[in-house]
Amino acid sequence: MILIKLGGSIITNKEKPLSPRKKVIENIVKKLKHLKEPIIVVHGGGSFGHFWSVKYDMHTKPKKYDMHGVAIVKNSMIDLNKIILEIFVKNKLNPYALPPTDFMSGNKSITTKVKEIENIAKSGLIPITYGDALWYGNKKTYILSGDKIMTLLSKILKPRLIIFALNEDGLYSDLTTKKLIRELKGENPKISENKMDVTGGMSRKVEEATNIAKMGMNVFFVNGNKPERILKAIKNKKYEGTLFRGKRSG
Ligand code: IP8
Repeated sequence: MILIKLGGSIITNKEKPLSPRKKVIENIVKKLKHLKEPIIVVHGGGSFGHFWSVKYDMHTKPKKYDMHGVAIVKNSMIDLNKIILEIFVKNKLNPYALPPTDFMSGNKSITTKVKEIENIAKSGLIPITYGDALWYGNKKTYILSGDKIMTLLSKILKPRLIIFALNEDGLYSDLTTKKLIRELKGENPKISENKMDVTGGMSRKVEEATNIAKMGMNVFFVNGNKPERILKAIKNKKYEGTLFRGKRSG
């Protein structure tokens, strides 16, 4: 099984509020159609969820945020999820919308529910979940990042491969020269970034990818604008991107 995250900066134009990049999504979906293995898709918030989270000052820490903000963020994520679902359906795939409330309680995942996601994926449906504004308890809410979902699902389901489709070629050792880091074997790369979003942008991704690799799974960062690279990573062909090599694969 393969777990794929479609980053918010690839599926939306982050410079412009509420603007999906439908063509980019469709190009990725067309490639995913070639896969014979079950997949689970997670997507980020981009200029939908992040736009509103910033406006309402909502973050990953559980707090008593403005409930109207919670409603608006949640609605916007449903809008973005719907756009993605429609593109999957249009391309004759079988997406199965799975809001994170289906497998989360507070900020913990529900193991039995997560295990069931694997059965859904193996039955010919493609579970699609996403980062969201979630109820924490005691009038508190929080923003759950899609990157965090990647770790939660990986821990329980141990997918064969984890892919983060980004709006970049991978992780750069130097932002100005864009020199690509091809492989990381457990070391923690130093991240410098221009922009941060409410869930922590690239630093968050690297943190989650490192955690997943430490659990023994290979994690790829690839450029979603070049979706053939997603297939290459999956087919174990010469990959273009950054590989966080899982500890146990040596
Ligand atoms: O873009 C956060 O998900 P991410 C989604 O995967 C929201 O960090 C609601 C901001």
